[in-house]
Formats: sequence, structure tokens, C-alpha cells
Amino acid sequence: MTIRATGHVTRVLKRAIPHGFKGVYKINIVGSTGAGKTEFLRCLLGDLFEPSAEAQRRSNTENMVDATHTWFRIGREKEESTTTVSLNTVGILLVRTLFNSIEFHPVKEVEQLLLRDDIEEIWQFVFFDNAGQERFDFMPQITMRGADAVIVLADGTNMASIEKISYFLELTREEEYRASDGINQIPVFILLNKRDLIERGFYIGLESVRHMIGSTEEYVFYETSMKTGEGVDDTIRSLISRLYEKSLEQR
Ligand SMILES: Nc1nc2c(ncn2[C@@H]2O[C@H](COP(=O)(O)OP(=O)(O)OP(=O)(O)O)[C@@H](O)[C@H]2O)c(=O)[nH]1
Ligand SMILES: [Mg+2]
Repeated sequence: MTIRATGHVTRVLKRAIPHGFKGVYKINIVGSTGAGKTEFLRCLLGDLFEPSAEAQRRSNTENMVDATHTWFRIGREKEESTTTVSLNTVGILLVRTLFNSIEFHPVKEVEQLLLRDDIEEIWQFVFFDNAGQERFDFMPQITMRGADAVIVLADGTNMASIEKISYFLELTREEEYRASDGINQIPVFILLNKRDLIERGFYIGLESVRHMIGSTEEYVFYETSMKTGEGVDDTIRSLISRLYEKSLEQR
């Protein structure tokens, strides 16, 4: 369905490329299981996000990362924890208006958008929400191909999840070499998620993560919470400005 919708947008855009259309970008979302990748898309897109992949209740013993997963309570309910067991892909139009607000629209709305006169830019994003369990580690190796940007999520309350960031940075680096002999750098955004749990003393701050990763200048870091939405808007704005800069460099 995504493919057909994407084709439709491409056809419409070929007929009438709106002023400011930036093209189609593949955004690969990776990170260990339970980091909050699926929750990130839900937080970002609200009702527009319809997971295509199956979700299952998390097994807490399946692998090392799961075994250290922090369980917590929000209010009186024990949080229902789920895990993606396949791949979610979401095609979406991101619109930045002349008033600098950001909107998301389903791709099928492209024709209506062309009629509006308050649009600064339209981006078409395809988000890839990978399954994070170790038995699915082959998946980001495949989805990394052709990625225009990578979002690495880590559960900021979980050391094993943070340690796995380096693994995803390595995969990104490999893709840079595969695609362009390392010349074309893929923008990487590292999100240390679950910031809302800081009051419970579980949250490991960004400083220690920076320290762990070493050379950090090439990466953009944010502390995020998919419960409060903290850092999510900043991430998206920073993503589009980075992609925009890159598109200028490549001209
Ligand atoms: N407190 C808190 N919980 C979060 C946050 N983000 C995600 N969660 C919870 O953490 C659990 C895992 O989130 P998911 O988005 O399913 O994790 P995932 O990265 O998609 O995991 P996999 O699909 O297994 O790779 C869920 O119960 C979420 O509700 C956050 O910012 N704060
Ligand atoms: Mg998921």
C-alpha cells in the first residue's frame, strides 16, 4: 500500500512539483528492543501511524537486553510492554508552513496540499521501524541500505541498550562505505529516550553516553520522552534542517 501511495505522490509531483518539494527520504529507526522506536512513531504521527507489523507482549528473558529491561508503573497500571516482530514502514508527508509549524499528512493528501498557499516545504519521508530484538539483528543491516538519515534510539534507563548504540553507528558507517566509499555522511540522531523516568533515578544522562561513544561531533544527541513528547519536535526540526543542508552540499 505504501508503495502504491508513494507512486501516486511521485506522479502528482511530476505533474506539479510544489514550490519547496524536497524529495523522498528514507529514515531508518534503529535501537535495541524496548528503546521506544515504535512509540516514537506513535508520538510523532499520532493517529496517522498505523503499525503494519505485528506486536507481541515482550518476553523479559529472551535476550540480554530484555533481561535488563526496566519495568515501571505509570499511575496504577503496569505498563503494557510490546515488541515489534517484523518491520513497520510508514510513508508520510511532512509539511513546514510559512509560519514554521510542522504538520504531517498522509501521502494521499498531496493534491489538497498543492492547493494551499501557506506551505514553505513538503518532504516525503518513509520511516522504517525495525524490530529491535537481537534475533532480528539482520534487519537493520538490510534496512540501512539507502538510508538518508538514521535515528538511533536507546532506552536511557538501560545500560545494555545504550551500549548497543555503537553497533548501530558501525552499521551506518558500513553503509556510508558501501554507498559512497565513505564520502557521503549519513546524518545520525541519537535519542536517549525515557527521560521522564529521571525522577525515579533510573535515567542515565546524556553526558555519560557522549563519553561512552567517544568522537561525538558528527552525531546529534537529544534526550527524549515518548510519554511527554520532550525532544521529539526538536529531533524532527533538526532532521529536516540537516537534510536540507546536505541537499545544498550535493548541488
Ligand atoms: N516511560 C517511558 N516509557 C516509554 C518511552 N518510550 C517507550 N516507552 C515504553 O517502552 C516500551 C517499549 O517501547 P516500544 O516503542 O515498543 O519499543 P521498541 O523500540 O519499538 O521495541 P522493539 O519493537 O522490541 O524493537 C513500551 O511499553 C513503551 O510504552 C518513554 O519515553 N518513557
Ligand atoms: Mg517496536
